[in-house]
Amino acid sequence: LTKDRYPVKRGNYAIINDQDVAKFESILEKHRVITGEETQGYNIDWIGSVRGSSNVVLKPKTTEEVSEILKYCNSRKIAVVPQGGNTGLVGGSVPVFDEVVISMSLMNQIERIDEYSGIVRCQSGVVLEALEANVREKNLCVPLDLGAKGSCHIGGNVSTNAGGLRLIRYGNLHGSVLGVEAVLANGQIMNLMSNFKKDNTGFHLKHLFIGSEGSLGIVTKLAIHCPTAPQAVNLAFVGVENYQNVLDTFLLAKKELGEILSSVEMIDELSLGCSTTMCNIQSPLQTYPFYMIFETSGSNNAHDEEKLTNFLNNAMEKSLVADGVVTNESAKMKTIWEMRERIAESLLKMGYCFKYDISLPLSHFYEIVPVLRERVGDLAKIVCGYGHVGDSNLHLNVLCDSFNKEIYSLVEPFVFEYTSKLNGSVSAEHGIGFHKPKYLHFSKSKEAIDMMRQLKTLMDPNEILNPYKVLPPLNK
Ligand code: FAD
Ligand code: S2G
Ligand code: ZN
Repeated sequence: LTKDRYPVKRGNYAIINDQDVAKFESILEKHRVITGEETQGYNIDWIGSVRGSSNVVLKPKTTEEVSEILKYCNSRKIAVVPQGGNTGLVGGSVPVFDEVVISMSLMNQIERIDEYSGIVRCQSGVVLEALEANVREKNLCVPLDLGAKGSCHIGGNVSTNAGGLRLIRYGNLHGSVLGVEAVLANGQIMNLMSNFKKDNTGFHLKHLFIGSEGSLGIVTKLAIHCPTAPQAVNLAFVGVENYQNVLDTFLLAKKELGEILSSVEMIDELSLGCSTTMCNIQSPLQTYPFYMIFETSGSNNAHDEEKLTNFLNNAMEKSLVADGVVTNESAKMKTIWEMRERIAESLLKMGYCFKYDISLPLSHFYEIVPVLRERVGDLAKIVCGYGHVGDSNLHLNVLCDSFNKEIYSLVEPFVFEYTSKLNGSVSAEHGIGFHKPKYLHFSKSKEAIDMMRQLKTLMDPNEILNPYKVLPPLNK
């Protein structure tokens, strides 16, 4: 898989020997140095697009242990890959060759939840769903939600600057992450933690670790501002006849729901067909070319339900929406979210997926789907599109029986050239990882990439942190 799609040569990093393993066992307890068979699962990514051959997985529990490990690896020029929940979709979380995996899964302690300020301090290996459950006890919510919440770590979310289903309401992690503790390649611990929303003291270095995908340092702790949990959540699931109506319904929602709007998702007919069929879910609506989910989160159920129902009635009166349901019953809301959140796993069950996570201007948001469908013809089983229309972020998927070079050459670099012509982004929220360094130039200037490289050289001169990822190799 890896070599076919991404021809790449191993860098001149050290080959792990017994002394190295003994050293790691002296830093960690023996059982937290994993070798042999047990390392399998850490070597392959969620979509099965990259398989490494690492034979060493380390499981630190403290920042100091991470520092010791990196100091040693840096001195020996041993390449490492930080790994959170391994739900990343761009091949960034697994070894390409024999890099040592540093799994953050045991760094899962929540240090403090301050209910007054909403500021939560925790280690980076806390699973998103567990963090959400804990902060809810103090009537707070984590300012992001995504389908991988059961496995992904908050540290992985920060390292990929994950977007998710509620970015339209809570914004980007660059805004809600108030502090970061990270360990640099040489083992230096950078304490950039903060207990305040306001801290204008020099350069804001924390942002370097948000979205740099483990290539500038290993995130060990976070301080996150968690908003007050909504007292009332309502959902509308609607059927729409054409994309222009999707746009106009989105506009109406922003006007009529305003401050309580917390999510706007779009699903095309084929995408919904995948999740309802593969996960055996009964959609509450008949078939339409498009579906949309509108979620409201507020403090007064009667008020919100009335607003949402009025919005739906108006949208139908204006013939923007063909049909729709409104609910705040948790079982019904769960079904609606499952239809959206389980599309990815459904596609994966159906074959090999070329996945594109792109930002496009809303006026041209969907047309790439029929254009690509036409281009690949019956070489592909399904070409479908869904995603965070509220953030102009489309998830475009080309499903075929197995990886084949003919389809690959038809879709890449076509999708990225198309995106670039519209001044879109070749990676809206998933990051660059291993799949997209060669396409970075479609969305970033030469000067910007050169500056990224200067920062990389300053912070990781031996290039041991997550090699082969994010930045294109120099000779390209
Ligand atoms: P991993 O996959 O383990 O790692 C991701 C990257 O971060 C890698 O480069 C890794 O080296 C690095 N990394 C991980 N932890 C650290 C650390 N502590 N310090 C430094 N570097 C680190 N993404 C979205 O943005 N929005 C979505 O809506 C969304 N939905 C998804 C739905 C499903 C079903 C799945 C499978 C994935 C989805 N994703 C989504 C992608 C993925 O969940 C996110 O990228 C997530 O943030 C990855 O977190 P993780 O802990 O699994 O990180
Ligand atoms: C989502 C992840 C899944 C995919 O569901 O919002 O970010 O298929 C995506 O890309
Ligand atoms: Zn997404």
